[in-house]
Amino acid sequence: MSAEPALDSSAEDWWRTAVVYQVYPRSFADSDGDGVGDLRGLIGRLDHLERLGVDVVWLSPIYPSPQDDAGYDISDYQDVDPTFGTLADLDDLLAQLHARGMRLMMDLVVNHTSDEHPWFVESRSSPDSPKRDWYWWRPAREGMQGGTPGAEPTNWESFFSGSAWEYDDAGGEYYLHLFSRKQPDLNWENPEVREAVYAMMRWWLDRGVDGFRMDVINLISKDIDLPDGVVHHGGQFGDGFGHVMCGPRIHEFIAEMHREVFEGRDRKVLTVGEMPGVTVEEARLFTDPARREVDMVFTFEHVGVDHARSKWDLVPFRLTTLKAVLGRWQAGLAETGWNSLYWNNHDQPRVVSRFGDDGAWRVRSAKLLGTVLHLHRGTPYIYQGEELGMTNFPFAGIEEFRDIESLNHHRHAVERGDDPAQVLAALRSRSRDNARTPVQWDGSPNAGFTTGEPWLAVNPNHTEVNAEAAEADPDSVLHHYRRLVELRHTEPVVAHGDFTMLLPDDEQVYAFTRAHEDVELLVAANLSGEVAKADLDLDGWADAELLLSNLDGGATAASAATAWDGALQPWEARVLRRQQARL
Ligand code: TEU
Repeated sequence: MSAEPALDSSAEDWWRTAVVYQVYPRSFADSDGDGVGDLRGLIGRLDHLERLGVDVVWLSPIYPSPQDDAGYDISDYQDVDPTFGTLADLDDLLAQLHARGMRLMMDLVVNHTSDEHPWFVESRSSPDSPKRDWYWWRPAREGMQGGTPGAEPTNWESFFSGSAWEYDDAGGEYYLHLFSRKQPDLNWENPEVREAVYAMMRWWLDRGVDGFRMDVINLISKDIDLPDGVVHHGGQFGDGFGHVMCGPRIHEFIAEMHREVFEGRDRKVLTVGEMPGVTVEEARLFTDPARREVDMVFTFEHVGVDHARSKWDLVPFRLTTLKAVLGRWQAGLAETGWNSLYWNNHDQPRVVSRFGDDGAWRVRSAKLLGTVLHLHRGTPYIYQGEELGMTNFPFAGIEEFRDIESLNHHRHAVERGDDPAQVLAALRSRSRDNARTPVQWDGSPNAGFTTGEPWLAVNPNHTEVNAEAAEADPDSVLHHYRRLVELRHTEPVVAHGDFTMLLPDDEQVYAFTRAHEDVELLVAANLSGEVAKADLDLDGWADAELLLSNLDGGATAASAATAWDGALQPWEARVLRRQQARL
């Protein structure tokens, strides 16, 4: 743990000054040579996380799972899949994290289970099963034969393409699955389901874990009338999203969970709800401390600025659009609630390839994107490899993909006649597999990730882009991210300062200020490969300290220059700090 004071866990809102690091265990570090990352591998790399200075590790699912959706299809909530290790390994990870002053946040996936979970196996066993109502079972559409096209109870499309309903011959009914057919949705209307989930969460908290990242938690309350969705553009399916997103009882369920699981515990744990489609207004309700629901949410608006109706319909990225979204969320949760801040996770392509330049300006643009994100108001999340400036993978063909969402989309799109080359181009740019290539620890054949055959190919650029090289280069993305984390721990303005967006209409420059007590920061970043001029009012900033720069040599080198006139090099980001009595 770097020299900064440990977070005060008794503080109600310790997470306001925390930085979270997401580990996707399949791709982090493999200790037994089976080509899949595991818990002992993660434990072996804790020095890397401690030196980065992060406070919390978010661990994507490690529970027993058929891995139909890479672990987000859980068949046992209270154990560890042998691929990843044992419960004892997890206890050891927890103990070692705590010993280093870090915390562990588990992934809570309770909108759905695996179809191999005993709850579903029993529910499916018979229409009279006592657990039948633990899931969404419905007969075929009036007058239609079950299992025939169009007989599904609603016309909803799954997130992973195809119908959101699967027909079960044995029971003669359909079950709902918003994701893959091996991920049946739990029926949260049933209090037995809710109590079973709360008991499982309490079990993990009793083991000492420090929080939960809650998977698609705003989809657990459905419109129980199950109306059909609107069919867009002559599509095969209807859009059921509006009938499951932030449903009628969502706040009741989240508040009940808070009461039943977190109330009265001596430790304040961290909760973040992943909420596709959530609005700022809804997020203010979810994250208002007075309502005791969750501490923060993951919104999807900023990671949707470069696609149209679906994530596969690519549209050019416009900086003004991104600033409009992030600016609205900063303003919207300024008084009440709290933002999470992320560019990357295991579902999003690598940000340096998306909003940066992963060619000539890879290092500088990766540092710029980290600077812009980490100096917003909210809790930043670093996704494994982001601190190394890892890029998207140069997928050549469909055979190189593993992600169910990508493979299903490819199959459905090609079947409906889309140009396979175009579908592949969209996958290359947007597939989740871009985020899931093994972490690049060094330049050796499998980047130090495994001694075996990696489950997903290592990015060939690992010979240049890797932790060992980054450690040795003081101008690397790694050293810059360490500085960003340090600033959040040492500069109260970074965690608590008011946010003010500047130059909202500038398509090149992202600029804003943060102000707290007598300290003010000015952040200016040029998201283009050309020189830019930030048209800012720089009165009163002439004597400001250059707190951070992503130019080689960092702040020290750049600060030698005379008073800054707003000029920015390609992909340059600079942070000025001034201290003066606020009027
Ligand atoms: O993701 C939810 C979700 O909205 C994503 O699936 C999203 O639609 C898509 O991937 C964006 O490209 C969560 C988990 O993060 C994801 O890994 C799981 O596949 C999904 O839920 C189901 O559990």
